[in-house]
Amino acid sequence: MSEFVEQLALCVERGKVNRESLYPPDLHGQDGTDELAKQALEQGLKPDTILEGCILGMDRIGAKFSENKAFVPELLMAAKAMTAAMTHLKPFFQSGAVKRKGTFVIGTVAGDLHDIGKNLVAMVVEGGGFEVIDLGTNVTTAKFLASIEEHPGCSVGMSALLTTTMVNMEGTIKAIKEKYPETLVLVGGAPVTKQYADKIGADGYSPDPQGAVAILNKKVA
Ligand code: B1M
Repeated sequence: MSEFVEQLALCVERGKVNRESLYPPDLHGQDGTDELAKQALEQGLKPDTILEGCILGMDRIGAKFSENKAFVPELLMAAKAMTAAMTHLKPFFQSGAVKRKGTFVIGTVAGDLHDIGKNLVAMVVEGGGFEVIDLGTNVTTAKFLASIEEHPGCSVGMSALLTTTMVNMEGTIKAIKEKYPETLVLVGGAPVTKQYADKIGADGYSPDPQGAVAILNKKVA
C-alpha cells in the first residue's frame, strides 16, 4: 500500500478535515483530507487511489466503533473528513457524459442517516450519463413515490447501511411496484445482498456504484 493511501486513511480515521481544523488536537497544523486529496490530483494520482484511502480509513474507524474503541462523534468527524476528500473527486465522476440517458432517483431509506455510499453512487451514476435526483437520507416511501411521479420513467435506487433500516426497503418497493410497476428499483449498501434484494422484490442489486451504472445501462440499451 502506498504511503499516500496510508496517510489519507489515517486522516479519515482520525477525522482530520483540513490544515485549519482544530480536531484532532494532536494533528493541528497538519494537512487534512482536503489538502491531501487536492495535492494528489494535482500530482496525477488516480481518483480511485484517493477513494481507496478514504474507504480504508472508514473501515478502520468502523472496526474501532464495533469494538467500542470509537464512538459516534468520531464517526461523524471521519465522515466529514471523507466528504472533504470526495468534494475534489466529484468533477472526475461527473465528467462521464453530456447526454443524459435517463433519470435516476436515489435516497437512503427511512430511518437511515448514512449518506457517503449513497453520494458515491449518485456521483458515479451521474458520471455514467444519467440525470440524478438525490433525495438525501431518511427518505420515506411517500417521498420516493412523489419523486417518481415528478420524473416519469425514472429508475430508483435505495441505499441502506443498517440491518434495522434495510428492512424498510421492502415496503417502499411494494408501494412503488403497486403504483408504478414499470419502475426499475435498484438496492445496495453494506448489509444488503443479492439474495435479500431478490427476496424483497428489487429489480437489481449492486455491491458498488459501478455495478449500479451497469444495471441502469442495461435498462436503456
Ligand atoms: Co454508522 N454504522 N451508525 N454512522 N457507520 C455503520 C454502518 C456500522 C456497520 C458500524 C459498526 O458497527 N461497525 C453500524 C451498523 C451495524 C448494522 O446495522 N449491522 C453502524 C451503526 C450501528 C450506527 C448507529 C446506530 C450508531 C449509534 O447511534 N449508536 C447510527 C445510526 C444512525 C442512523 O442512520 N439512524 C450510526 C451513525 C453514523 C454516523 C451518522 C455517525 C456516520 C454516518 C455519517 C454519514 O454517512 N454522513 C456513521 C458512519 C460513518 C459509519 C461507518 C463507520 C462508515 C459508513 C460509510 O460511510 N462507509 C460504518 C462502518 C463501516 O462501513 N465500516 C457504520 C463508506 C461508504 C463508501 O461505504 O456506505 O457501504 P458504503 O457504500 C458502498 C457500498 O455499500 C455501495 O457503494 C458504496 C461504495 O462502494 N452502496 C451501494 C451503497 N449504497 C448503494 C446503493 C446502490 C448500490 C451500491 O444502489 C442503489
